[in-house]
Amino acid sequence: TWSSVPAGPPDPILGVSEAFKADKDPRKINLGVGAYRDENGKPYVLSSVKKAEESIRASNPDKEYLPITGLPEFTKNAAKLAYGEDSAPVKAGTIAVTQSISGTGALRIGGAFLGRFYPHAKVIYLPVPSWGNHTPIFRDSGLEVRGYRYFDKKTVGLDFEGLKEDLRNAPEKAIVLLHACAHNPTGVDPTPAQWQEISDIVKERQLFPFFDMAYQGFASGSTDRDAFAVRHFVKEGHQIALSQSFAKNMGLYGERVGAFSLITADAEEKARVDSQLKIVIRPMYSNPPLHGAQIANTILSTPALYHEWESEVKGMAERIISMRERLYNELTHTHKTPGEWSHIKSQIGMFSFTGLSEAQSVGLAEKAHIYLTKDGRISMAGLNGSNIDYFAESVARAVKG
Ligand code: PLP
Ligand code: TYF
Repeated sequence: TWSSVPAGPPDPILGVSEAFKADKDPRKINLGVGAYRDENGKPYVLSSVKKAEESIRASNPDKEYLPITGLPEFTKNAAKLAYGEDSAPVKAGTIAVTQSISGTGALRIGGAFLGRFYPHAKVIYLPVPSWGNHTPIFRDSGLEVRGYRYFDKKTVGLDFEGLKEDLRNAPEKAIVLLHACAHNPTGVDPTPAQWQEISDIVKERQLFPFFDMAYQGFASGSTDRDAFAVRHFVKEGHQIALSQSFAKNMGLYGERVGAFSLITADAEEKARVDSQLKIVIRPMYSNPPLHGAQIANTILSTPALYHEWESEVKGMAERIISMRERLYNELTHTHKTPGEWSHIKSQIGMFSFTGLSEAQSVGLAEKAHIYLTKDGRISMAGLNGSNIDYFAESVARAVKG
């Protein structure tokens, strides 16, 4: 029956983890997938999460189905976290929001909703480069995927002029995907002033802004600061779409907790949109998983846990920032690695786009048991006090040839 099914390529990021697992060398390092690791290189379950789980267990909850759009308290609190308590649409109750299967599921619900109901040309512009899954998510949702310039290889920074030109030349009312903070894979974000200009262009061209916020809190250590772009756009009157993930900032990867929201014009419009979100979701998976949403909601709604969570997010962000400092120093001072490495320090969030070539990146796996994606991206969270010396030394050797 399936003799004509062609073999497909593996996921370029998750494939790296498989190669890492198969390597038996004790020095091996996995810098492929973006998942936080603690100072000992171990997955990290947040203390606020453990306490939330204890309190859920103590309440002896049942396992009934959630509504199609998820746990109502969770989605309300998730929207508050993203938009801010005193955001106008939060206060007015005009945000249509649904729980989702983490960020990926939120993007997919958004893609499907836009594919079905967006009343203009169904074209979405993604930054070049973007998270590898964006293209198939939106293509499979029936949107035409195009790119706008984002990363400048020469400066290893934002190609702001290219970005502005491409958005100005996009057809009116096109959809534009924006990484809210901690851009994946480059680690390069617009400044607040640049976000203001982007917002103006989006307004001029009447583009539809779709924010992907997978790292709120991970960029600066503050969930408020990391929400700047989203909140600025909302303040400017844009009716945005927003995907949220709690995989990174609560360390809830496998629990699949997220939310998708759309700002609507008024209560009546919100009710219509809500009804259609349910119709999009029902044939996909009927209703979302319960446990992760209970965890996230317990943290978001319990002041003591919320404060503890905030400091844990800050701690994760700060550990990554300290690894950036140290890697920069080792590469430039200790190992006198040829080239300019200050981007390691200026980049933001989970990832650094090192500038290593494909041959160097692949060579690091073969020669040094260090695994990263072929584009030279490293997950900074995979570095720690025990492996960073070996990593810097190996990069220096790869660059010196
Ligand atoms: N969007 C971006 C930019 C990501 O980097 C990721 C991966 O972490 C996601 C969305 C979705 O991840 P998840 O589905 O695990 O929340
Ligand atoms: O970019 C990353 O590493 C994270 C994790 O198919 C991830 O976003 C990677 C690939 C994938 C799903 C999640």
